[in-house]
Amino acid sequence: MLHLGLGNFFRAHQAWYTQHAPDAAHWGIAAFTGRRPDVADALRPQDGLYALITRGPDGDAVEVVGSVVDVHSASASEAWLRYMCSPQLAVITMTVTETAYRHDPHHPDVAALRHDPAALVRSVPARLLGGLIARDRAGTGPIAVVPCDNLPANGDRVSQVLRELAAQVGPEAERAVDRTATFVNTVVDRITPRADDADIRTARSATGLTDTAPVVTEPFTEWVIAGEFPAGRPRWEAAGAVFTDDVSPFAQRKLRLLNGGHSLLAYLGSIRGHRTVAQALEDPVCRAWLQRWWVEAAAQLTGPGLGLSGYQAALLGRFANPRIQHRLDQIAADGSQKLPVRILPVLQAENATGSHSSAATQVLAAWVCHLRGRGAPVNDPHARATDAGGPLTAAVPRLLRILDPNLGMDLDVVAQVVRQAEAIERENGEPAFEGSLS
Ligand code: CS2
Repeated sequence: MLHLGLGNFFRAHQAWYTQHAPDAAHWGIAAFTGRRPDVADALRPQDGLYALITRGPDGDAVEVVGSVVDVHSASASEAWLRYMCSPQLAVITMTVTETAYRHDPHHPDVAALRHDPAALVRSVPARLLGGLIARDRAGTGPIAVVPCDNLPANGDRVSQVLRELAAQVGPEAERAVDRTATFVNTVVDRITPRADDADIRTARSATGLTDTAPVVTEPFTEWVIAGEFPAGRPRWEAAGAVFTDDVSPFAQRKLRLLNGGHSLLAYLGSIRGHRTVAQALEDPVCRAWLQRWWVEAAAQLTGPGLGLSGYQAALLGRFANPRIQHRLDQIAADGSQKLPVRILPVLQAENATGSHSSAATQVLAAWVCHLRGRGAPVNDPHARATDAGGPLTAAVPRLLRILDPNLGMDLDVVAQVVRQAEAIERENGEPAFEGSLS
């Protein structure tokens, strides 16, 4: 297997499932970082081994994960192409965050691939496409591309982005996509906060080994998968993965209830002075908004076997796990890419039926206030704090347009977000991070 986006979530999820498959001995993952080389640098001297700390409400369980057999930084393009051409390769998984699923027709990678499919390219779609062209030339047969990011129909999205890029690069590239890849849709779930120095000590005392990059995760895990694997795959189902024909009901349940709830708590909770999800959940105001969001979002979810009330009860337990220090600033990052997936579909469906959402617009209002310098520091390349200044009546439509061009023109939504943002600003005093407005 190849993995693109070597980070904590992958190590708590796809690598864990692969380790726990009954045929694990036949599989190994060569993992490449998405951008920064840090995790590859940390894991190389450890031969790819690391401690996974599963942190339940009552204690930790520590295991050494051995399914990652080779690690590389994003710039190791020769190694990437070598693996891509290998007859042993069967599956590529990827965790590259919401921001990587875009095709920019003006990106320099387009011209680079046109001249040389083996060119050193940076963007995720170009790295995949260059690899598929190399594989097609090598004639080593089709493989499965398995995206594992929080987007609906993530496999279809990658397929579409690759086909758009291939159309610009040329007929050989288009053929390579058709002949060498299937695209698999997935839903992934496991809360994986950043580890700290105390976790390094926990790993050492449990294993007797020094691990500079352990991973902390919660006991819950979910992987729902739909698609074809032309060259085979580990028996992940024996480790708990669910194979189905259509992941979309599961995706909507997870993206709206869990991730939408997270985004609400990240903005409103950090504005109200909280640092972690569990702390925000103890605040009755945050908890009440979370419940309102869940009522609105759940009303739109359909599909047999979703078990929504049980799912929400379990989510409350997961969010409240006091031993998981899931920081709100980590979740607040990249809101411009997350809210269109997590919040807007609920708002749009409500508007279409003439009923008026207040929890969806409350999340948008809290995001606006966050961009205006309240709560967690802003970390989003696509929505700068400089867009957020001035009177709310001007800033709100400007910011909503970043999420969806039509939203900024919906006068009812704009008016409601302005009202809710005014209330949040009134109730929470001066911004804590005024500097981020400049
Ligand atoms: C979170 C997710 O950071 C975020 O935006 O909502 O990373 C969340 O923890 C995972 O999707 C849980 O599976």
